[in-house]
Amino acid sequence: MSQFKFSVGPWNVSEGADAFGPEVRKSIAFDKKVATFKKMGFDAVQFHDDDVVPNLNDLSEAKIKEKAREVKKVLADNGMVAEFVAPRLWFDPRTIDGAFTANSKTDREFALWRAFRSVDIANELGCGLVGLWFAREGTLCAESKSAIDGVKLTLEAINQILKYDSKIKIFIEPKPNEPTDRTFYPTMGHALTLSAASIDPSRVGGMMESAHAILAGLDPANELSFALAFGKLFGVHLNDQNGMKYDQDKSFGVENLRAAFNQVKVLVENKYGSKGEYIGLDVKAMRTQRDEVCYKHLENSMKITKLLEAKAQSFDYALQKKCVAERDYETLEMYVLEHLMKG
Ligand code: XUL
Ligand code: MN
Repeated sequence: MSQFKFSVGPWNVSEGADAFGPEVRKSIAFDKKVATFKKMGFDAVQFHDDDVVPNLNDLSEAKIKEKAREVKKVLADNGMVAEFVAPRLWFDPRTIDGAFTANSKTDREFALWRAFRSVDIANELGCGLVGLWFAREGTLCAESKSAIDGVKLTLEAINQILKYDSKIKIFIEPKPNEPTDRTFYPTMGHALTLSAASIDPSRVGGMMESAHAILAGLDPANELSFALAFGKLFGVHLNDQNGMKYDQDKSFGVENLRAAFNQVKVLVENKYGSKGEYIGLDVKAMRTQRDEVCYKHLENSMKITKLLEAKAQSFDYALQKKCVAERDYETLEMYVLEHLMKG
C-alpha cells in the first residue's frame, strides 16, 4: 500500500510538438484526460491558470471565477481535486521580457494581474495553492537587467500575492535556465531565501523538480532534503533527465535510478504526503509515442515511484547503521546497488 497520492498536469499528455517539429499526436479533451488520470490511479490535477480558464485575459474577473467553478465540477464528477494553479507567465506577448521582473512597468502589472487571477482560480477549485515557475525571470542578455532589482521586484510580487489573499500558499519551482539563459532563482536555496524574506514565510515554500535539479548540477534528493529540513517542501515534480541538456522531463527513474531511489527514500523517511502533499509527476511522452500509448510515461513513472517506495520500505537500516559505525561505505554502496537490482 502506497503512502503517496499522485497528481498530474493536463500538459503532461501532449501532442508531441518540440522546438524542431510540429504536433505528432491528436489533442485529447480535458474531461477525457481527467477520466483517464482517475482510472490510472491519480488523485489530483495540477493546473496552469489558462488550463482552467482558456483566454482568461479576455474575461472579467467574475467570469473567470464562474469558469473555474465549471472545471471544479468536472473534477468532482471524476472524483478528483486540484493540487495547484500556476500563472502561465511565459506565454503572453507582455511576458516576453519576464513577468515580475520585466523591464516594462505595465508588463509587470499585467503579470501581477495574472498571478491574482491564479489565486482566484485556486480558491474556486478549493486548493489554495499557487505555483510560481519563474520561467523568464532572468536574462537572455546578461546586461539587460539588474539581478538585484530582479530579486527585489520578485519579492515585492510575492508579498503582493500574500497580501491579496491572507490564506493563499505559494510554492516556488526553481530552475537554472531555459527558456532564459540564466534565471534569478536556480535552486531550492534561492527559492527558500525568497520565502524567508517574504512577509509570511509560513505560506511560501519550494517545489523540487528532479530534472531542474539535475540541470543545475545538483542532486535532487539533497534539494528535497533542503526544503524538508525547513518544513518547506510544498510539492514535487518527479521526472528524469539525461545530463545537462535541454529540459527533457523524462519518465521518473529511467536515466538515474539510484538518484530516483534516494528521492523516494527521503520522501518516505520524512512521511511526505502526510500533510496532504502530492507526488506530482511532470513527465513528457517521447515524441515517438503513438496516440494509443501516449499515457505510458505517466503509468511508468507512477509504477517506478511505487517500486522504489517498496525498496525504501525494505531498506536494511540496521546494515546501514553498522556500515556507518564502521565507516565502511564501500559495503553500504554495494548493498544499495544489490538492493535495487534484486527482483
Ligand atoms: C517547466 C515546468 C513547468 C512547471 C509548471 O520546466 O516544469 O511545467 O512545472 O508551470
Ligand atoms: Mn515542473
